[in-house]
Amino acid sequence: MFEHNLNKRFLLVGFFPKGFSDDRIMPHLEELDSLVKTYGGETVAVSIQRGFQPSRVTYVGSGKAQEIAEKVAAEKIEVVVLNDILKSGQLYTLEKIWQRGNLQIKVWDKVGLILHIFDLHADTAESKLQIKLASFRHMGPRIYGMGYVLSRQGGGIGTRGIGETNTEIMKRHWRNEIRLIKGKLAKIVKDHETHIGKRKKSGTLSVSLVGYTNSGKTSLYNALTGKNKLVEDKLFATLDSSLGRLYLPEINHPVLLSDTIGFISQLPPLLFDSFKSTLMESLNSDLILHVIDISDQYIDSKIKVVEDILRQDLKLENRRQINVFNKTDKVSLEIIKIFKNKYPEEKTCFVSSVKGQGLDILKQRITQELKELL
Ligand SMILES: Nc1nc2c(ncn2[C@@H]2O[C@H](COP(=O)(O)OP(=O)(O)OP(=O)(O)O)[C@@H](O)[C@H]2O)c(=O)[nH]1
Ligand SMILES: [Mg+2]
Repeated sequence: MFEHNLNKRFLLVGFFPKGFSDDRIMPHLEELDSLVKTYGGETVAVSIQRGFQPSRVTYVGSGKAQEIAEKVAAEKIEVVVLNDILKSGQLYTLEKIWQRGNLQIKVWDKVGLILHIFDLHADTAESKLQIKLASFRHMGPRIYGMGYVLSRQGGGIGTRGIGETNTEIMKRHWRNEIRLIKGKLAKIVKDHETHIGKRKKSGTLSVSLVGYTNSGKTSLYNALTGKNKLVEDKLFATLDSSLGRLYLPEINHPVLLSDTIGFISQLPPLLFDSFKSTLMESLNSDLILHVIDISDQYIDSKIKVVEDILRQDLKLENRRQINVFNKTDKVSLEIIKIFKNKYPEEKTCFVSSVKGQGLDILKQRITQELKELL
């Protein structure tokens, strides 16, 4: 749905509250930079502003916006990404300002960047529809290119002239399109529900993998099912859910393991909503395995992000769950000990999906949990 030109030169822009130390800013910029890398771009410059609140018109202050325009020209920037969710009017205004530095400049907010990444990775009808829906909602009728300009003209000359009529037509078109996409998605979800219903009746048990993006969910899925799904050192390598068979000698029922899209902090709500049906379907299981990258320097905040989404957004607070600390091959025994002491033993596992360590204990824990259900 988008045109992709990879290997672009990116400038990151962040607005943070006054008094925010560099230490608090860094994780946000690092994550944005990882997203840029995931998209295949290169961050060549960063611009930070601290203040009380972003401008309603230009997000950053107007002086800062000018300064960035100069940077765009000097550093030959092709895409500017803002580490936040902006209004389409703000994006439009900034694009106009920064075109002074590069006529072809693209201005994206965090949602725009993630949508472009999703679009690159989407390969089923369902995820393509979800991205289309999220893009339509995010960009509004502006998605047709002229919407915003026309509505401004209409208002500007004080008429209810042709501009406004066109905008109305576009708005209607846009609303219709959204309705159509939603209809198609609802049908796919219904088909899935029928499948799930059949599976439940036949006594099939289900286990789902959840976790922060890049924690190793797909690697663990491959290690447990013997499959060979794409694993990448990138955020959002996985967009679509997949199901594989898990063999547990002591359980006389078929057990299915599902792998799905990873979570991220400040996941734009609109994106979250668009993917919620896929997520719910995959997470509506008998047991959740929360996969955690034990070597991640921001491990505690990432655990919290996932737990909050599971409990608050998805209302899955009473599910059976095992915490699976992955990538143990990358850390010392001392680090493992810290987490061993922090989490209840029977609900926790330490594995290396790549080295195949700890998988037997994990299977025992899964067996134990599922047995209690039978
Ligand atoms: N050293 C080490 N690396 C691992 C381990 N498990 C996964 N990785 C690496 O971590 C990166 C991410 O792995 P994935 O399995 O794609 O992670 P994911 O959680 O499915 O990621 P998304 O689908 O992008 O959300 C890859 O480079 C893997 O090779 C592990 O046990 N040890
Ligand atoms: Mg994955």
